[in-house]
Amino acid sequence: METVSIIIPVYNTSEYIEHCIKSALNQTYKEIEFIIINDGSTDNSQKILEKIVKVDARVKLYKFAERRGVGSARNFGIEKATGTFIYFLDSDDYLEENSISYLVKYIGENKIIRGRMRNTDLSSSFVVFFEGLFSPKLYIDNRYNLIKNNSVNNFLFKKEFITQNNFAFSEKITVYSDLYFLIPALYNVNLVPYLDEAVYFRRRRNDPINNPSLRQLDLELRIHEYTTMYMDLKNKYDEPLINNFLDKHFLNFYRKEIVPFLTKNTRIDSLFPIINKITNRIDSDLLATYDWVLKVELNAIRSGKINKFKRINKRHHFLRDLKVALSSRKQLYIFLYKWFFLKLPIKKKLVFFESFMGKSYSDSPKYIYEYMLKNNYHYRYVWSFGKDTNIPGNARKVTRFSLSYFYHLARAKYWISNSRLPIYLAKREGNVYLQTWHGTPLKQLVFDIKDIYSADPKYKENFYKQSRRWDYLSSPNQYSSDIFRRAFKYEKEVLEFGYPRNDILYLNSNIKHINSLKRSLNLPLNKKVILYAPTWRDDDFYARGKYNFALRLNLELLQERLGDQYIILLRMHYFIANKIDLTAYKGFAYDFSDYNDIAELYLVSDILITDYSSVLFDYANLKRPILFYAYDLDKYRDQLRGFYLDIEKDVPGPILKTSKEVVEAIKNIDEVKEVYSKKYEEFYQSFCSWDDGKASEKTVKTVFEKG
Ligand code: C2G
Repeated sequence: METVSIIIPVYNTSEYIEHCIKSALNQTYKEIEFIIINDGSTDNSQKILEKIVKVDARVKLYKFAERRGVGSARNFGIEKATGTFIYFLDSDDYLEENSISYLVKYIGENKIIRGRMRNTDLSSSFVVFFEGLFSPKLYIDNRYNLIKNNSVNNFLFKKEFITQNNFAFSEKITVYSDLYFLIPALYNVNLVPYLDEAVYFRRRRNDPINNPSLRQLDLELRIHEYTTMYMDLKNKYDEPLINNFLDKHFLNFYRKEIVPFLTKNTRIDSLFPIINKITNRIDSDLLATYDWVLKVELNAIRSGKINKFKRINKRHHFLRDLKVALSSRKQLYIFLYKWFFLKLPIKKKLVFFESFMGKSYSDSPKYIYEYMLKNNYHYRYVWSFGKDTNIPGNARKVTRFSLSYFYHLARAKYWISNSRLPIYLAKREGNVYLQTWHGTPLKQLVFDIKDIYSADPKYKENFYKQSRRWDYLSSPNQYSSDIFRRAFKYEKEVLEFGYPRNDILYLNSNIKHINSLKRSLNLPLNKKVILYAPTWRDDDFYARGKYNFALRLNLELLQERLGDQYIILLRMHYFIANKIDLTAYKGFAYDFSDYNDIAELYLVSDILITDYSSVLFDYANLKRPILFYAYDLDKYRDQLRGFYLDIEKDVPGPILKTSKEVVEAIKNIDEVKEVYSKKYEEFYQSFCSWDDGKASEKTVKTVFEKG
């Protein structure tokens, strides 16, 4: 067996590195030497690596005192390698267990072989193959296509081939460093076999803000690096296949990266001279085969006339947006929002409200609105809803995503919403955006989460952009303020008044009001009320924003054991799209999932059952008993989310795993209250002490001037 040297450069990837190296150590191919180069990491990567070295003698660890860059680390790795083969792996990625074995087996007499790259958002991707049917594809004249993604990863090289030809990575640039190695390597062979079954999992990093991968680095820097690479390689090689590869590569880069970067004409000045140099090197015959929009632009750059290019660039951006606008009604409205509505004067007395993405009239926006109504604030109001909804006052109601929705958003000085507004709704200068948010966090949020299992892999990046628009953020308690600042990376003003949505729990928690609510909800007055309000599961969804909930509470058992004294209200999270059929439990179980305001359901209930939902913190304002039906606690806590609190120690009620335990707890509710009374009081002090019925008033007085 011949040895494969796997070279792994490491820079600040402590989150991923163990997983990466484990996948390499677990290869079915055993003759492997691991050369790990810690490229001056500033996190605790070194500690993790030292632990790994101790366990497996095949691992050799080197450390640079200062960061030298990935190219330098890989070149160093080649020097140290003693194997017959060389293979590169990045420390945030991982391998299928047979990848190396397949590559070694199928490389044959060739000097290079390449396996498949699979992008993944998770740490748990896998593939299954049955050997016997493998047949590598041969890349001959099209072999440069194998390096379109600029990466040396998942190529296996004969080491002799590298050392004899002195192939080396560029040390002056990072993102495109590999091409300095790969272009000459491919130039020196006539063909490259490609094996679909040798799989390399390339992790799409979910946090380009805190910890960007090379590919996620600042665009301007990348454009500069790109031009260096292009000019260097063009100057060095005069070979038709390479020229053709580089030119196509550039045109693709231009379209994908440079065009979006130049949306603002002000960015053109610094870049124009260098793109001008490149465009003069592009093969005119090749350019002639591209669409006219691209041709006109590139010819303008080639001419060196910057003002002419600026004019064309502006026109083309408009046309590009228009093209997207024509694809659907919603896109057309977004286009009108951006190019027209935002240019109309702002309306200083217009307030735009939305709660839970237009799904209900509820939460803090509702209470802020009602406070303004009652206290005669002289503003005009717009509410956004997905469906027809009755509300008090004279607010204009707009359908979410209708033309009127975009128009009013663009013109309103004030936006008040309890969740994120869509990423494309850039706001204008002068706009004031109050983000009320929607709960004290128990489940980890945004930048505190590691792997994202939900339907939106760009969650962190988008969240960051969206939250830059907030001017005020409501906070219900000190604990939330601290988490919000960190997990949202929020730096503007936090309104530390408690939650406007909880005012009602102080103002209306009296028997008269509760009974009148019960009547309006058609609930019997002679039964006690249980509210079951669980949260959603990140990994159980049909599509983005549409989640499934499998009811695990045994209603039959509950009805049988508790039905004479209690009724139960089921309240699903607003992400849950499936309906639960309750016809068998008529008179006992009621579905209030579509009911606007959960705060009113809190008021009418005597006991809350929840799991990991923030409803727990709001409900605790009422000081009524709370039970935790957490049948999937381990998975939820350890894999899906992770909590800020030690749920088994800190919450003010029992953790129950079966419906039987739920029944028993309700049967003995007085005892449960007694056992948890001290903990409840502490919990109340920590999370509810800011709420006093006046949060709406204080919020409105801070954000608005009465006039
Ligand atoms: N909610 C509801 N019905 C449920 C669950 C939640 O009406 N069955 C409402 C409550 O107002 C709750 C809010 O939605 O406070 C947020 O719900 P969570 O279950 O806590 O989940 P999520 O929407 O992921 O928000 O900081 C808070 C977190 O972001 C959680």
